[in-house]
Amino acid sequence: MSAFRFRARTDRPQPISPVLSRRTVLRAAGLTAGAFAAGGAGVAWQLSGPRTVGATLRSAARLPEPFTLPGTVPPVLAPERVDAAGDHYRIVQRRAVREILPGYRTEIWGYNGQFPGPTIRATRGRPAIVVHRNELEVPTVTHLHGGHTPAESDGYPTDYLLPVGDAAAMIHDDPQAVVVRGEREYRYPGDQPAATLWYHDHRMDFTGPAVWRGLAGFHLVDDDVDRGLGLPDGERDLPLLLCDRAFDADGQLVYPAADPMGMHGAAVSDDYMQGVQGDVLLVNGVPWPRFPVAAARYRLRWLNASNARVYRLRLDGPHRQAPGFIQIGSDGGLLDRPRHLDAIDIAPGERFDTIVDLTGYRPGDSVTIVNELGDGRTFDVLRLCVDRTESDSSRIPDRLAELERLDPATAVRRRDLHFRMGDMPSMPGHDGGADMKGWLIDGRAFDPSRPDLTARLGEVEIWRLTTNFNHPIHLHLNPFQVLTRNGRAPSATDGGWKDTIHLPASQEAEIAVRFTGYTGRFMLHCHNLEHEDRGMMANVAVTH
Ligand SMILES: [Cu+2]
Repeated sequence: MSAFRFRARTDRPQPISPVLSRRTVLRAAGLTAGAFAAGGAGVAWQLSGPRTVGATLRSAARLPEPFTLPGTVPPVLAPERVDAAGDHYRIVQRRAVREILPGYRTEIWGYNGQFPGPTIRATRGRPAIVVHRNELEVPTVTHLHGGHTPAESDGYPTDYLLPVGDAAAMIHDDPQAVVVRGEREYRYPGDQPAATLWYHDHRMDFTGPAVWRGLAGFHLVDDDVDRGLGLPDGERDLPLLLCDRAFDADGQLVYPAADPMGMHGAAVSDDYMQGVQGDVLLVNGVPWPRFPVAAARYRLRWLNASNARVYRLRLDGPHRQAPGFIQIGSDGGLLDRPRHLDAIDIAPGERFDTIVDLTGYRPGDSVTIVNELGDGRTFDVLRLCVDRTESDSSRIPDRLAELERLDPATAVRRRDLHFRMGDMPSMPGHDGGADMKGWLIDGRAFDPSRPDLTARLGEVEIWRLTTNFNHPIHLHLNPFQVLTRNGRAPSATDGGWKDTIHLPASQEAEIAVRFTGYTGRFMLHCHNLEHEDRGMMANVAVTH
């Protein structure tokens, strides 16, 4: 394994010769995959327990005590301009140095140099037009996860935004790709109910390291229904981006890269193809934060933005009866009615919109949110420390939103989709050559040029998903509804409109799917980013 320290580079990638490949191939002249490997100094790794996914990197840096650093929420991005066409935003993707661990300066890739990126707060029916500028050294692709977005703005993995300036001419073999240099405009119509969405990098084969370095942020859609409910808002509406990372002795992020340049071949080393986990849990970029709160109701919008780690969140409070979570929303927006959950299993890509009621608490009380699937340092997540009493006029209505039920009886098609490990087609630049293992959907690794599924607008379909490993399975364009799990009723956390479903090993689920609004090519893929980068994606062609 090689651990890459994300140091600033002064050289620029240069093109050499075209490489014919099914994969996107980028080459950097004079640089080999090992050139920037740091040798993994101080970083050990071990396989994690059976209930989680992947392998965990161990940090060598000094880590803070849990619940000592103040919690924050990402700043809301102000539009540059508001006009009849919509709200216009501008985001620069660039390197930056942030203090994540106390006393260390960590280089990140950030939207506007921030990690997490700035939060976009959009309103239903009002387009958000976001111009991204790429000041990094590699191509990027930005996807709005959960967005009901036309194909040309959905962030198809080969629709590169090339870096500004005279950086390498990038080579790829996807004739349908729309590649632009410098800046790209993504148009999000916002024609969807209030929901907790997020944006992140989605570049083919290199999403894992790009998100790990920091390319992720919230995009919240608001609407009259949500606003009219009287839910906690303002400072009591906390979007919480949860992820895990590891740091070397200098406080730099480590990622077990097969190609530390992020230019060709595979993103992640073979040892970590099951998924990369870190031993530091970050909430909005802060390790194990503490949030000073009032004895009031709080809306906690959980997003698992981790590459591979699955969490089981539970409240651990001073009362004999811990308050539990009141789930009000899922990936695609509000539930029809609130649902009490003692614990929440949240896999990469998933969101849970919850209320935690602290009205019975007193100053000095605290409630800790723990991860029951973690151990040691990955058990603790964050702490809510009650330091004041305040009036609270918020409500949790019995009825939240009207939810249309997709009727399985109207389905026009059934599909079986199997998610498993297998052999990848040979890939230039990968040492393993033809022996490379990867992750397959129905026996095939992702190929941009191959349509895998064709679906018609407006038609309900039933998809049966099966797996022999943990996979959080994500669908673009439209959310779906979970019909069954292992032939029985869905689990308590499957309610509402989902766009990502956590499918643990040897389980199966049936989902009802219906695409609306836009035709074109969209993605079905695993949201374990190391799986995604190693083939586990499929094309969905949506047609009239
Ligand atoms: Cu997977």
